[in-house]
Amino acid sequence: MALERTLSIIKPDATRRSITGKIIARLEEGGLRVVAQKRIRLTREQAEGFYAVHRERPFFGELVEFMSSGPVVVQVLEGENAIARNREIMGATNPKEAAPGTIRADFAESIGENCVHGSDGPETAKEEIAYFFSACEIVG
Ligand code: RTP
Ligand code: MG
Repeated sequence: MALERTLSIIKPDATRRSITGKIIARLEEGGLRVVAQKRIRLTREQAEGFYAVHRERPFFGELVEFMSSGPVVVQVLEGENAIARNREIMGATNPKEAAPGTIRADFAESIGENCVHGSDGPETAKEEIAYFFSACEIVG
C-alpha cells in the first residue's frame, strides 16, 4: 500500500474545549504523520464551500453555522492507507455509534458537534487538501 494523504479538521467544539493536543496524539499514535497544519477561523462562505456536497441536507445550515463558530485546526495527514485509517481513528459520525477508543466515542458530544472531519475518498482528499493548502505548505 502506497503512502496516502488526507485532510483532517479539528472542529470548533474541540478547539473550544482545548482538546486539540489529545486529538493530535490519537492521530499520531494511530500511525498518521502531520505534514501540514494551521489554525484558522472559517468564514460562513468558506464553510459553505467546503461542505457544498451537503447543500441539500437538512442539517446544512446548522453545520455551516457550527463550522464557522470558532477556530478550527486544518491538517494534512500522511500514512499508509491514511484516508481509511483516519476514519477508523475518528469513529462513526454519531458518537453514540462510534467504536470505543475512537476520537468521536471518547470526546464528541453530538452527531453535529463531533470533533473531527476526515476526507472520505481519494478524490475528495485531493480536493479538500487543495481547498486549504498550497503545495509548498505541505512538508512530508
Ligand atoms: P465529516 O465529513 O465531517 O468527516 O463527517 P462524516 O463524513 O462522518 O459525516 P458526513 O455525513 O459527511 O456529515 C458531515 C458532518 O455534518 C454533520 N452532521 N450533522 N445533525 C445531523 O444529523 C448531522 N449529520 C451530519 C456532522 O458534523 C458531520 O460530521
Ligand atoms: Mg463526510
